[in-house]
Amino acid sequence: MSAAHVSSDDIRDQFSKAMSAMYQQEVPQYSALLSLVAAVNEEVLAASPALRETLAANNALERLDVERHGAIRVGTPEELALLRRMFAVMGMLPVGYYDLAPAGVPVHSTAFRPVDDAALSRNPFRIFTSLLRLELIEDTELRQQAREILDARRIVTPQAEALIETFERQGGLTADQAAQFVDQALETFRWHDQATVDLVTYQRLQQEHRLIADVVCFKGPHINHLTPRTLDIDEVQRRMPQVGIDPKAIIEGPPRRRCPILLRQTSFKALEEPIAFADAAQGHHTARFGEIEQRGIALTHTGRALYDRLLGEAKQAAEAENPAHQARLAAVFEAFPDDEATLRREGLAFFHYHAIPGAQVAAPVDVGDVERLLAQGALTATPMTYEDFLPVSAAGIFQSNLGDNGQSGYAQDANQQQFEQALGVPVTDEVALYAKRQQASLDQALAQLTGNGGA
Ligand code: OOG
Ligand code: NI
Repeated sequence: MSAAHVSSDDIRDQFSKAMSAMYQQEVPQYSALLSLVAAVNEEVLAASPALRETLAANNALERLDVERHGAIRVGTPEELALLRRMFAVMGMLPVGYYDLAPAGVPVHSTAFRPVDDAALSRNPFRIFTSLLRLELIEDTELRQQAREILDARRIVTPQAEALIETFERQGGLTADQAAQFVDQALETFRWHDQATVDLVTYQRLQQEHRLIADVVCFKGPHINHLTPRTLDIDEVQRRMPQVGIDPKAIIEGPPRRRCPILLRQTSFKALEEPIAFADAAQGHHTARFGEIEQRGIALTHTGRALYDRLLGEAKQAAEAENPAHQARLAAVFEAFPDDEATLRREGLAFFHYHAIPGAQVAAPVDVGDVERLLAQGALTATPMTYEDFLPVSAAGIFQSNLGDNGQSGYAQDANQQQFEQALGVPVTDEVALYAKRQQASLDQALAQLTGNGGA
């Protein structure tokens, strides 16, 4: 990138705002949800100066209002590879692999998102991106037809594609090019109330799996939800009906805790929308919905294994109603430490380390001294936010919008290698990324304390 170029962080910021504006127009309930989330966040911060301080210390306060994720679904490896190049313009790289097939959703997925501290605190916009696994359609004729329909569409405008090439060639975009890119990229994710197929084809694909019809029958991968981040998901869930929004029954993920971990999510049901089919028949399609999320601390492999085990235990006696479900989760999660010091000492979660300005210690300092330096008040540790997704929760979100004719589960194995081949690059391992950021913050803090670098 040269001085004449806009940073990818700026382009992502513009794009996420443009996407939000478009979705607010397309789905008015999303506007109502944004207002509700903003009101609740304001109340939480007013009631908890300590939380405000922690967020501020983590550079996380400014990002709260712009924070959201979206989700799309693509049909072919070529589409996935092209979108990977589009998201790269905005500093969004593929992180993590999620296999949804065991949960009866014929896709596998990644999240395109910024990866470094500065980019994340500027605007952490992420897009959960799923690739349809056409090979899971058993009817070979239908599979072939779906592939042909997908091959005939072009999901990125020629102007956007040219600008992606310009970005790759120049290593950046000028302000004018960036503005044009944002406009053109938005087109890929717009809703179309006209299907590209006739009603009978739609119905056959729908019968195979509703998600397959959603991916195959439209001009492009419409954004299917946008999700603001709340500081109190239980409160937003409780108030949703008051603003005319009908939430799904259960909040996915861990229970409410003093130290929130990972990610809690809930959504409102997809809208039934009128569609004109290619044979001029009229019909309906349900695809687009809204979601909210509350993010907590990122977990290490050890922490994640404990989370997965406890979630599995809680699910053995699944509760249909949210209060009973939450009570059961809370009981089972008593086994998960709920204070920052224990989460850190037991290596369950990731933290950012900072040197206290003015504190000095004698070099050399080794890792074993970290607890002592924290106790002495020379170092602080603040929770590192989980930036990714959870496959079990994602399956719950998918399913709440697929109605009752969902599959119970596909037998095929996860196939990360096949996904990466389609993508054109390997996905970044999310846990390795947190570990790297934690280590970098510790190295920098220790260097500051021992006078070996930095201000
Ligand atoms: C994606 C569902 C997953 C999440 O937040 O876990 C997701 C989809 O429905 O396409 O967005
Ligand atoms: Ni989502």
